[in-house]
Amino acid sequence: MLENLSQQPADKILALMAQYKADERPGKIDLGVGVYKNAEGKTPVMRAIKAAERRLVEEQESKSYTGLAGDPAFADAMIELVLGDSVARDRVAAIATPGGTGACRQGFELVRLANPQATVWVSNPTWPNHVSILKFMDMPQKAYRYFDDSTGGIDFDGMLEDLAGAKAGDIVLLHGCCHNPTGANLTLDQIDEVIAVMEGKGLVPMIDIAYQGFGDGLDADAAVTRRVATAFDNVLIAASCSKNFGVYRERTGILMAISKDADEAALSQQNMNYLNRQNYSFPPDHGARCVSMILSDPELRADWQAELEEVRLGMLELRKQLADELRRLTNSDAFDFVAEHRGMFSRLGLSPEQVETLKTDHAIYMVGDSRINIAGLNKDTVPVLARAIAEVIGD
Ligand code: PLP
Ligand code: TYF
Repeated sequence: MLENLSQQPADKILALMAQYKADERPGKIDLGVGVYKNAEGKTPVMRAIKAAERRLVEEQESKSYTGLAGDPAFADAMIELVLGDSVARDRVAAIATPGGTGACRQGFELVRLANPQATVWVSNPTWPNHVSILKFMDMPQKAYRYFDDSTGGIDFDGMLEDLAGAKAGDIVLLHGCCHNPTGANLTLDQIDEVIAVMEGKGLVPMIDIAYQGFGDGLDADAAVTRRVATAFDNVLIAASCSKNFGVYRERTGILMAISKDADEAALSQQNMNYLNRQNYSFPPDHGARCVSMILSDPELRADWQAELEEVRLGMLELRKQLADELRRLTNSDAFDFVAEHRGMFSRLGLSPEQVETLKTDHAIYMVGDSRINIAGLNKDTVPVLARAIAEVIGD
């Protein structure tokens, strides 16, 4: 049987991680996979998570199964974190999932159950897993224009034009904040225009929010999601706790489905529980329980927010430093967008050959589309990267 298998496409980001590890050059710089790293290059366990884990070890009396949807306290806490008071709680159904990836997957599964004809529209470019999961599930997908490589900004006219070509019932997948891989984000005025086009065409929003707190702050980063949430009867939201709680390997995420009223929400909830059961029965709980403990304990929450804020401000500082260095070395404003972008990533607009040269000649690793992870830098490596970029674009 197994001899019938053929090679599956590799994840380019994960492959790059392995290449970086195998590189023995001192001073190599990893700007690849989207994992937060501090100035020492470490991905620490956040203080509040450590405290919550200690408390769990002390106080948890059972590891018996949760419900199919996971711990209800996790859902309540995450709905509050992401949606604030933008939507009545009884309109929101939710299931805990293995990470934001699991939430995306379960969201697509829900779309397929509700409307198998729906095409899912993804930004060009988007997180490669969106494309590959949809392809694997054999679901119709199309890309809308999003990023303008020549400016480092958004091709907004192109985006609206493409969305105008969608059919009623199609799903539009938006990034809630901190767009991966580009770093370029819609303004609230732009999201209002997108909402108007979508309402006019009868399109349904799905939001992937994996970096809340990494851009302009917890509430500011949720603003697009909340605005969309208030505008439509139905919205799907896939949220990840991997980055903002630093619990990557615990696989902590949630799928929310906003329904038009409480009755519809009960039906959505029943279907979502069913989807969890079909795929893995009960979702992972350890990370989710730490997250809900932190969000519901004022002291832990304040400490978590303070640490998250340090992380966010550190990345903003690095953005500014990199934009300044590049402005000085290239004598142009061509890279000013780096300071405008938000989140962990910026797409620099370099060619695949230039990205390759940075790797072979400078031991600087970035994703092939010239996406850099800002958190892979520190104040000493920013000038190294800037000089290398100036050199390769000068060639
Ligand atoms: N969505 C986007 C846009 C991401 O960049 C990521 C990656 O971290 C995820 C979802 C899901 O991450 P995880 O499954 O690790 O929570
Ligand atoms: O885009 C990234 O780098 C992160 C991490 O299959 C990631 O979202 C990368 C690849 C993958 C899962 C997560």
